[in-house]
Amino acid sequence: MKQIKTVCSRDCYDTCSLIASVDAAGVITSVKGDPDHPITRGFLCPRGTKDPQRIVTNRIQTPSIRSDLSGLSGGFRSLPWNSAIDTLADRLQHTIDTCGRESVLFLDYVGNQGTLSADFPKRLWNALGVTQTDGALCSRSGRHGICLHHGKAYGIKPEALLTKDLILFWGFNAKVSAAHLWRLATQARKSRGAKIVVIDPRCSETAKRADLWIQPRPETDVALAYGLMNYLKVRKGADTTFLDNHTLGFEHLAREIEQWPDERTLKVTQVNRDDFESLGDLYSGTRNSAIMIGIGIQKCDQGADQARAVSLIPAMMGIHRGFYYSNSDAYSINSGLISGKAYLTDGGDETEQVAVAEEIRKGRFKFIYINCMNPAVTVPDQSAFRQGLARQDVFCVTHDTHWSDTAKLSDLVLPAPTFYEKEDVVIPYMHPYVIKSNPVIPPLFESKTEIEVMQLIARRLGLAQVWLYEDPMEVLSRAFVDSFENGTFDDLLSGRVLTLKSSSDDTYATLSGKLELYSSTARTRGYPPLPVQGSTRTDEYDFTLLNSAIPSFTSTQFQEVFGAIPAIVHINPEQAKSLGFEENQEVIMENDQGRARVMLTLSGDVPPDVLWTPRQSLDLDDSPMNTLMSPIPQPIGNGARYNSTRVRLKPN
Ligand SMILES: Nc1nc2c(c(=O)[nH]1)N[C@H]1C(S)=C(S)[C@@H](COP(=O)(O)OP(=O)(O)OC[C@H]3O[C@@H](n4cnc5c(=O)[nH]c(N)nc54)[C@H](O)[C@@H]3O)O[C@H]1N2
Ligand SMILES: Nc1nc2c(c(=O)[nH]1)N[C@H]1C(S)=C(S)[C@@H](COP(=O)(O)OP(=O)(O)OC[C@H]3O[C@@H](n4cnc5c(=O)[nH]c(N)nc54)[C@H](O)[C@@H]3O)O[C@H]1N2
Ligand code: SF4
Ligand SMILES: [Mo]
Repeated sequence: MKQIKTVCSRDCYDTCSLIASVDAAGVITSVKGDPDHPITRGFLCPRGTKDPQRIVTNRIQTPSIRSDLSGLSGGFRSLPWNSAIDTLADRLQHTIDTCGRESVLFLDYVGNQGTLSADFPKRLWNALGVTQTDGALCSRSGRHGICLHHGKAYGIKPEALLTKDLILFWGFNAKVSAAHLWRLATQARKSRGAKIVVIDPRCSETAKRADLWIQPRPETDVALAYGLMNYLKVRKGADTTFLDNHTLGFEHLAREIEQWPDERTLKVTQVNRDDFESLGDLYSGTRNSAIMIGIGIQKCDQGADQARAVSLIPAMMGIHRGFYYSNSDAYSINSGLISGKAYLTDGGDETEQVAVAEEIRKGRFKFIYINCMNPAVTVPDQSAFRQGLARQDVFCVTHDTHWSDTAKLSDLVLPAPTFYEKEDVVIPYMHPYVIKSNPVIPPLFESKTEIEVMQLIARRLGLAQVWLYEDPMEVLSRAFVDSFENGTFDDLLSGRVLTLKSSSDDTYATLSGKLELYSSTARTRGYPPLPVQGSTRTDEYDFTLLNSAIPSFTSTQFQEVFGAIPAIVHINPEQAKSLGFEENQEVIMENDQGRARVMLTLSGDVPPDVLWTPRQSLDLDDSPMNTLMSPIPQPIGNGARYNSTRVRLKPN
């Protein structure tokens, strides 16, 4: 029995280090969390533990092509790799020759976050200059919002939680979405009596375990942030020395804060007075605090404004970056070198990822290549997405490990190895620890890595750029040349856990070099310089539909081992009763985008005019829930508005 270390490369805050046991026949018999990794500390979530089972279930085994390319009916047949690459390259070249490189779309996300699985393979598409997306599906709006004031969006490092007296999870269901981060918070509670506060319109798993749960109406966090700043200013006084020395524009912010006395804040947010005062007293009572801003807070109409408003609160207490959102911005890695962008003088077009479905439906793209993504479930406006893939003039190639819904709707499907079957280097977005990800077993079936495939295509197209064929590890050694604080890239290759160097908390990459409470960048770009609390809902529909992650799945992954993501919707029991709905009743959720048939679960966790569904599920008719989701990008950062979805309910 051998034990080999690798890294869970899923889009997850925790980026765990794993130890896999492999028997003599090359079968992974078990996996456990690395006890020496500072964040993993020997434990895994349910997905990590079940992964060895997933990697042998529902895999794409061979290159496969749709038997009848004129539509989406009919099955697939296997073909050898060289024929698959020939077919792919011919179609690609033909599309470029006849319709232009802009009619080719490279559509990717981070189903595997590894630099060699997600980033390096972009070299081919960068060399060809095809259309790519802005990658705004997940966290970009919040990041852009926070950057308007702080220059970069990085903040608290996870282990700092162990030293805090107060930890707020704001629109962040950490118990489920970041199990290791949550454990650090509960350790601080145990060891030093830290208080944990959760701010969430629904009683999430994290809220249930908090010392204080604040329940605002959805999309009223700007009001709550201003109200809290008002509370601090009036009851305690803002830290004027800090504000004078490190920030710009407090006079503007102060005028806005004055507009948010307690009464108005409570009216807009519907938070009860006692809870609000407890929050104000707790936050003003210590500078030793952390506001953990979740990605959930910024997936709505005013998502960027919600994230930026909350990020301004710590400055009132004189704290540099007293928040966490994502720490990717803190690291100095030459990512342009990895993706090949560094070699370009002229980039291809960029299109909005959130709005991509309609562009595909309209026929803007004739050739689509998908990597590390399951867009036929996860992007908004699924009716348009699926109509687009069904077009006869669209040829869609998917490179995936598993028969995802997208693979099933593609014309050509290529098998990829899972992270257990290839080497990689994964850069976490929450903690700074990097360890080389080793192959634990050889690639299963006929799978080929993303880099092998992109180089096969490049050779077959006769592309001459030498940088397409460089040795990936050698490229990484240059991209990480000054990235680690305690070792070199060679140390990483030898198996050491290295720590990424981080920018310091008191530097601000803004025009003024200060924390711009009133953002000059926002003004230049035509956004409001201060966050704005917009109106929250119209009466056209009965409910706001929130959606977020559940423990057993990472987005659409792991249905192979845990079954389908349940097609359920939580409704408040009183509300259900008043509408005559019952537990387990099948209902139709609809809006002017589409409809979904789902099963009701009565749950006191949601307020009366809010529904909640596990995200990225299919409904009872196997139609994606994202049929209901708006494809109109947010004004700041182009992010999605999943949590602003309005729906009506009717009996089935
Ligand atoms: N188990 C598991 N973990 C995951 C993932 C997964 O699929 N499964 N996915 C990973 C990925 S890709 C991401 S992006 C993260 C997301 O994980 P988180 O950052 O935790 O974000 P969400 O789960 O989207 O939402 C968190 C909470 O925000 C609340 N919320 C919604 N609207 C508002 C609002 O207007 N104001 C406030 N205050 N709260 C609101 C929701 O009710 C929800 O409980 O998790 C990562 N971790
Ligand atoms: N309604 C609603 N929709 C949402 C959200 C929401 O809150 N509500 N959240 C959004 C968010 S935050 C996110 S991050 C997106 C996630 O959207 P996606 O990234 O599309 O979601 P995943 O299900 O993780 O799909 C990743 C795919 O990558 C494949 N994969 C895994 N490892 C590898 C590999 O090594 N190589 C290759 N080639 N493929 C691999 C998986 O098998 C899977 O099919 O969804 C978004 N969609
Ligand atoms: S999914 Fe996240 S918490 Fe679970 S093993 Fe992977 S990195 Fe760790
Ligand atoms: Mo995400």
